[in-house]
This record gives sequence, C-alpha cells and structure tokens, in this order.
Amino acid sequence: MSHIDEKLQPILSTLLHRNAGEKEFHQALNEVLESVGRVISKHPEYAEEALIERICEPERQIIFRVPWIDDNNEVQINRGFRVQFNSALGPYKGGLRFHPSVNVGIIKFLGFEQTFKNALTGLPIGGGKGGSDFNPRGRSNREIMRFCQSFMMELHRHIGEYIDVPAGDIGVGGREIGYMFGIYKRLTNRYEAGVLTGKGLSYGGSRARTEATGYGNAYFVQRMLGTKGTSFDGKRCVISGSGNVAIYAMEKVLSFGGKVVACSDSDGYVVDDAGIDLELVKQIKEVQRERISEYARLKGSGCHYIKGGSIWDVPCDVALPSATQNELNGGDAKSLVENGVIAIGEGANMPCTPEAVHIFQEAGVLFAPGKAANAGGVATSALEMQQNASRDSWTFEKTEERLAEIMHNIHDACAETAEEYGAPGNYVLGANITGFVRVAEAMRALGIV
Ligand code: NDP
Ligand code: 2IT
Repeated sequence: MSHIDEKLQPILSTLLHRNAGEKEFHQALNEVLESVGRVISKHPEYAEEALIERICEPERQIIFRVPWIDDNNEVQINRGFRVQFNSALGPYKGGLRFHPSVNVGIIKFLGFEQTFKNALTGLPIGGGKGGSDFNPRGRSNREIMRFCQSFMMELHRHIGEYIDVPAGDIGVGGREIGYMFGIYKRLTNRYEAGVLTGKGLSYGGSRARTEATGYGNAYFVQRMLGTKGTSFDGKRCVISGSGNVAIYAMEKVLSFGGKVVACSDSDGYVVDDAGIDLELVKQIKEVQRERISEYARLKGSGCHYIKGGSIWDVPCDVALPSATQNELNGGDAKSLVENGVIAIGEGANMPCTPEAVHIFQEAGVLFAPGKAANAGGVATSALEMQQNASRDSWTFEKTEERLAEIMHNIHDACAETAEEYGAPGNYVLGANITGFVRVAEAMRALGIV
C-alpha cells in the first residue's frame, strides 16, 4: 500500500477487507489505485460521490452450478461465473475462461481490468468477465459440447446483445463459442448474432478476430519501439504460451521481420534458434490440440524442449508474455534485463508481477501493460458487434486496418497521458489514467446508479 495516495488508503483497505482472499483482484486494485492517486490530486471531483468505491465494486456477480455428464456417464459438477463489472460505456463485454484455477477473485480481477481496457479502445463497451473452473484438458469434443450447453443453460438469462456480450479467453476458442451460440439460439429462439463474439465465419463471426489480440499486441509494441527509433525488424523475440494470443503474436512479429525463438505451454517450453516454425505450432495446437513438447519431437535437431523451468531465461530483445497472470516474476525480469531485453508487451492479462514491472521500469525497458497492449482482441470483438448490428461482413483487410488504427490510438493516448502526468514513457500510468478518466466521466454524467 506504500505508493497509494493518502486519500485513497482508507478506500483501498476497505476494498481489500471486503474482497478478502482475492489476491489477484487485490493486485489489480493496487495497481490501478496507485495511478488514480495522480488523477485525484489534479481532479478532486473524481474522488467525490464515492466514485472510486463505485468503480471498484462490480455491478453484478453471478455464480452458478454447472452439472454435466461425462463420457463415462458420470455426473460432474463445475462452478460458473459471470461478473458484470461496469456498464457506463456500453453493454458488459469480456471473455469467458475455462481453466481449473478459475475462482471469483480471478474473474473479478479480469472484469476490473477489462473495464479500463475496453474504455481504452474508444468503442462503446462496458466491462465484464466470466468462466468456469472446468478443465477442458483431455476432454472429448462431446464432453466439451455438453459442458458448454449446460453452462449456457444458466448464462443465457443474463446476457444479450444490449446486456452482456461474452467471448473467448483461456480454454474458450472458436469451438466452444460455436457450441454456446448454438444452445443460446435454441434456448431463446432468436438468431441474435451480437450476443457472443469470436464466432466462426460461417455464422456471423468477424474476419481477423482470431488474429486480433496477438496482432494487436505486435502493432502496439511496434509503435512503442518506434518511439525509440527502432522496430521488430531483426529482433529476437520470446513469446510465452502457444494458444490463441501467442500464435497470432508470432505471426505478426514474423511479418514485421522479427524472429521468434521460443514459446511454451504450462508443461514446458521449446527453444528453436533457427526460428519457431509457426505452421508446425498451429498444426500441433490448433488442429491436434497436443502439447508443445510435440514440437521438439517433430522438429528434431536444432530445437530443444525444457520441461518446467522458465522461458524467460532465454535471451531476447523483445518478450511478449501471452499465457496467464503472474507468469513472469521479479527473478524472471532480472534475467531478461541482464540478457538485454528492450521491450515487453503483455499479451496476457497481468502476466508480470508488480515486482517484475518495477524492475523493467527502473531498467528503462519499454513496458506495454496488458490493458493497452492486448486490447486488440476486445476491440475487434466490438467491430464484430458493429458488423452484426448492421448485418454486414467486412473484408480481412478492412478489419485489420481498423485494428491497427485502434492500437495506434491506444498507444498514443497512453503516451500522451503519461507525459501530461509528468511520467513520460510510463505506459502503465498512461493506460490506467486514460481508462479510468473515460469510465469516470461517463459515471459522473449518469448519476449515482
Ligand atoms: P489459450 O487457451 O488459447 O492459450 C493459453 C496458453 O497459455 C496455453 O499455451 C496454455 O498452456 C498457457 N497457460 C494457460 N494457463 C497457464 C498457467 N496457469 N500456467 C502456464 N501456462 C498457462 O488462451 P488465450 O491465448 O486466449 O489467452 C492467453 C492470455 O491472453 C490470457 O491471459 C487471456 O486472459 C489473455 N487475453 C486473451 C484474449 C483473447 O482474445 N483470447 C484477449 C486479451 C487477453 P496449456 O495449454 O498447457 O494450459
Ligand atoms: O481479455 C480479453 O480482452 C479477452 N479475453 C477478449 C474479450 C472479448 O470480449 O473479446
């Protein structure tokens, strides 16, 4: 709590107390309130009418039972969540995560971050997040379908194109969105395309949504590198994870002339000094749904797989953590800095611990926080909602052009705000303040609701 403005300290202690044990939510609250301290000394009106307390309290939290039957005819029970955090700027918007680690604190941290991220996009979307502690690993297609159907059997009454629009996140991709859209359509008897995003192209999805988060992160970091007169061209990059965000970050980094030398999953990482073969990663992860160790087995010489360990020991110029929260700690940050890293772009949500962020900033490493750098996914989701609302479908080129423009605008807004608040180059401060002010302005106009 040491860096928090005095006026905000009692607010933060109350928040920590009434959200006891929710450590990821505490971490996100700490980080945002640290930045907000600077705003209220300039604009005391944002600390009036309990605005900060209201912004930190989700509008609605839904927790439900998800019973389903596995392939052995056994009944399984999971817990479902949807936290509708803030609707000042538009319908709640944010992904669904299926992972055994999911709990209410994780969904609240994600929903809180999402609120400011969505504000940064400049598009009319509020913030929300949901998911389940369901573990998709090793489950058959039919089990995944039955789980998605049971999950939506409850969730459908809480969502809608003008209410709350979920999408994917960890463990939820095109297959799961398809199953959830199918059962939503049946339950409601409505072809309401705008109720979910990340849909397949055959039934109302947007081109470039699959690619958007990873591409967006690469666009953001490319622009950030540009402020120092450099670019991805010729740079060695390490990208953690090998899911949706990681794969398409690799694709765009390659097209910018960078070289990706390592990627991972939760079991270990692969290093391929010749450059990761993206088509092979796609085949293993998107088609076969296999482990990343398969990559080393199929690729053979020149490439090695390290079980466990830390991918951040691999020397690189640019690191894009794209797996999960707190995957990069202080020790990892130190070894990256010692190995000469110049830029970090958070593809995942809150992948760097506060200690790691501090180390990067002290060392003068360019640091792009997740709520800015990975906003391209949700921004393109909002473009999918636009296309659905106008019963239109844009080309890949047009959609990607909009995405690139949005990422550049987010970058520039964060950089300008950081300057305005006397901390040039501090994108964490820039992102938190820009997002906060946009939500706060709307909330002030809407009265105490
Ligand atoms: P995927 O499920 O497609 O991929 C997740 C990847 O991260 C997998 O390689 C997975 O490995 C690894 N991973 C997941 N959990 C852990 C863990 N606890 N420890 C180590 N590795 C882990 O998810 P996405 O690519 O969609 O999401 C990745 C991150 O990006 C998340 O933080 C998500 O919130 C964020 N994000 C996603 C967006 C999107 O549009 N999809 C938008 C913005 C942010 P394994 O297979 O072994 O579990
Ligand atoms: O964290 C995120 O921004 C996402 N998982 C994407 C959310 C969305 O609604 O597209």
